[in-house]
Amino acid sequence: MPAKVATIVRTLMHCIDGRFVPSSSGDSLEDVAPATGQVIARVPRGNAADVGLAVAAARSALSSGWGSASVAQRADLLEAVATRIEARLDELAALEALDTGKPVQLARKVDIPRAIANFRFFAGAVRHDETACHTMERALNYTLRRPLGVVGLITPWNLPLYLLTWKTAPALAMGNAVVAKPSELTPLTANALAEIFVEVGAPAGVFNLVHGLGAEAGDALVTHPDVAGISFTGGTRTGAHVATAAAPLFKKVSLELGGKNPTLVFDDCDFTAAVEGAVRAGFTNQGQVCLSGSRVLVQRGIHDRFVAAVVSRVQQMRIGDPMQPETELGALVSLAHRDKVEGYLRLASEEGGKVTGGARPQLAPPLDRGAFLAPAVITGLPHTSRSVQEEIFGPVVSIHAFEDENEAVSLANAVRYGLAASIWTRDLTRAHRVSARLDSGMVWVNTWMLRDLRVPFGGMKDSGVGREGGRWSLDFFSEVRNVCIQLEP
Ligand code: TXE
Repeated sequence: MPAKVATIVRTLMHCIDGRFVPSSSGDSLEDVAPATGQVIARVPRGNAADVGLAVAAARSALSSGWGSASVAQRADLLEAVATRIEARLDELAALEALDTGKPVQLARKVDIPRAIANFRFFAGAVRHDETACHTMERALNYTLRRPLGVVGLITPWNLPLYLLTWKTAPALAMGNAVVAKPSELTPLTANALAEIFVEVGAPAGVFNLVHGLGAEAGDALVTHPDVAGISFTGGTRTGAHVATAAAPLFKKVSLELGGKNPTLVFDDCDFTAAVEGAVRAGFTNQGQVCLSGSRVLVQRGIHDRFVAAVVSRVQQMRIGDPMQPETELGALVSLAHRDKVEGYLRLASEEGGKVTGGARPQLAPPLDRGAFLAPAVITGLPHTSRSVQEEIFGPVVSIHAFEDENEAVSLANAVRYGLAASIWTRDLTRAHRVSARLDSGMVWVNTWMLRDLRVPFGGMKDSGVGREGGRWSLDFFSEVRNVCIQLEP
């Protein structure tokens, strides 16, 4: 049975220097449960003064010991955090479901286990990390790594704890001190993570949390002169803003942005597996994943049968109370976001598409005030339409036919994004060929979102700059220095 979390209105605070403190302005924001519309927390509305205090605490943590902590000490801290998240798994899954509207089963199976894995993985990675040595005839080069210093982590609402820990773990593994700014829409598990850092006795100021709006707390973090690096995951437009604000300050910036990812289905695929894969890629987390396969490209010969199979599977999806274990689709993150998604469905109809599904389901109170939307499948749209080109970030896929491999690749690449793709075929040679031609940071063959934490994660084009994962995260969160020693004159 999933854990129940009390439906009280929590009062959250920032966590600065190991202590929970209110916002210096006294202002707060309301956190709303998207499945019911109920206010579940009051969240401090952080501003530049709060960010300033958090950055000062992080700097002081670095100079009072954390900056010289050994690899073993850092890895031990990460492992202690992982163990504590594991002990609170049921509660954290329930908080994540309450805050985001996602099915609690998804949070139990994916979000929270992944948060645990992030800490364990980077503890191991940093323990086993190596640096390069380049020998010359009479000289030796070796590289040293040191932390960037204070790093700012800005994270979105779709996978709140999963993505926050994906950045926090490598940042701390490399010896940085963190100021995190979670999405104002989903602050609960970030708050729990701050509690966990205190519970495990992390040195004060190593992990600081400032809540608030992107344009206020987020912007103050990006532009703070003592923040050496910003790791951002969020919308492409916000990413452009972050990049512009950080550039004149010469900060290191990592941007993981949106996607409009193709699922390419060839006529030699395992049909049943491809239907299941396309549905999973399209609708997991109500389609609110940067990796979502929101454009399904299907070879002409099997197109109609594929559309019928996807529609039939999608119509059987159980939509409703995120807290019920059998729920497959929960609520979208907010009513405003549902309005945006519905706007795209209207646009798709105006653009000549046929929209199947996409209505507001009739649910009993209090879910009748939630941001629910039935899954939608769009067909018959020209690939150039806005609803095919722009990221909708909801339970919506469009399906398009292609004739041959060349057309499949050119349609797959004909968007501004380049994050992920999945290819469904039994022809391994074709899988290699097509993978090499896609404008995509990640390609899956006969699967979707199968993750090894060592591999590079990230996108090209409007999907971002830089890579996360394994070596790439450790590189981002450190400065490398080469030392060249002449051995003989
Ligand atoms: O995200 P934002 P939004 C996409 C998706 C969605 C759209 C907008 O298409 O519909 O983006 O979502 C912080 N300086 N993705 O508006 O604003 C903000 O507080 C510094 C894809 O909710 O990008 C939050 O912590 N920070 C994506 C974080 O940025 C700022 C996941 C992300 O919020 C800021 C989320 C500023 N000026 C949305 N403005 C993915 N790639 O998975 C906002 N923020």
